[in-house]
Amino acid sequence: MDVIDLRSDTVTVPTAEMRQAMAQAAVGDDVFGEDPTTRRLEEVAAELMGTEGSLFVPSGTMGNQIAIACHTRPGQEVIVEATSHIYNVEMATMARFSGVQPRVLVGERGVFAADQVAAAIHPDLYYLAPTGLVCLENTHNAAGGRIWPIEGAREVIAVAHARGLPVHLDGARIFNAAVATGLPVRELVRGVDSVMFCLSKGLGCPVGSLLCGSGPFIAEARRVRKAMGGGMRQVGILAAAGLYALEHHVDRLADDHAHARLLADGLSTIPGLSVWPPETNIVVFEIQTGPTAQELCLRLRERGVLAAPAGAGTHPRRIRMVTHLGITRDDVLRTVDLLRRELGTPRM
Ligand code: TLP
Repeated sequence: MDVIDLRSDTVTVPTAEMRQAMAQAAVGDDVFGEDPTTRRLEEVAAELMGTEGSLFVPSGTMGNQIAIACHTRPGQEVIVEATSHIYNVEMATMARFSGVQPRVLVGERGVFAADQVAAAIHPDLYYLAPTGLVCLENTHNAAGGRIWPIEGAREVIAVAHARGLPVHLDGARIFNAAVATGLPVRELVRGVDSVMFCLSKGLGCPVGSLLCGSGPFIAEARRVRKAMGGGMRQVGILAAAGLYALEHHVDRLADDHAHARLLADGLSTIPGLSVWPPETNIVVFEIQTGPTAQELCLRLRERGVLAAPAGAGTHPRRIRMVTHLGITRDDVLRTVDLLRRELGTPRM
C-alpha cells in the first residue's frame, strides 16, 4: 500500500526531471564564488524578489537566523508573533547565535497589527533593551498557511521603518501566497529589508532556501553563513533543482491549494471535527471529542496515512495536514474516507 504522507510539504522527493537537471548541473567551488549554477539561482531569486542580491543557504532556519544576526546586535529585542516559526520552532537560535531576545506579540490567527508593533518598540531609555528588528511570516504556518494581508503588512513595515527598524520576512511559503492571491512575489515582499524563502517545501526541492536583500546585507550574510558552517562547495547540484523548481513548480502550487480545499471540505462533513478553512496548502483541524491528535495520528499511520499533531502541547487535539506535489486528488479522498471510518461515522 502506498503511504499518503501529509505531515509536511518538506517530504517531497525530486521528480525524474528535477534529478535530470541536477545531474547535468555545471558546478564549481561556491565558497570561492565559482559555482555557476548557484550564481544563476541567486540572480534569478533576487530578480523574482526585486532585491539587489540573494544567498543560497542550506535551510530556512539558517536563512532566518543569518538575517537576524545581520540586522541586530547582541542585547537587542526582535519583535515576533507568538505562534511564528522563528519564535517557536527554531530552538531559541536568536538567543544562541545573535544574543537577542524575542518581544512576542499575540496576533489574530498569526497576524499582528501595526499599532501593536508601534506599542512594542522600546523608547530610548537606558534600562530598556533597544528594539532591533521586526519579523513577519507569510504564509503563516501555525495559523494554517494563512496569507498575511498585504495592506496590514505594509502598515507594519511603515511603522517599523518610521522608527528606523528593519523588517525580515520569513517567506518559507511565499510562493504559495503569490499563487493564491495572484500577486507577483515581488509585490508581496515589497518594502521588507530581507526575505527568506524555501525551495524544499511546496516547490519540491530536496534541500535549500534563499535569503534575499540589499547588496551590503547579502555580503554580510555570506560571511555569517560561513561562520555558521553553511558555506557549501559544489552546491550547483542543489541549485539546479532550485532553478528547475522556480521554472516548473510554481504554478502547480494551485493544485496543492485545490487539494487542501477538497480535504478541508471533506473533513468538515465529519461530525466532531472542526476544520480551519485553508487559504493555501495547509489544513488544520481539531478533534472536538474522542482521541487526541497523537492517538489519531498513530491510528492513521497504521492505515498508511501520515499526519502531524500540531498543537505543540497546548492544543492536544489539533492536527495538521499539508498538501504537496506527492499528493493526488485520490489520496485526499482516501484520507477523508479513512478519517470518517476511524472516527466512527457512517459513510454519507
Ligand atoms: N517548517 C517545517 C517544520 O519546521 C515545522 C514544516 O514542516 O512546516 N519558516 C517556516 C514558516 C517554516 O514552516 C519552516 C519549516 C522554516 C521556516 C524552517 O525551514 P527549514 O526546515 O528548512 O529549516
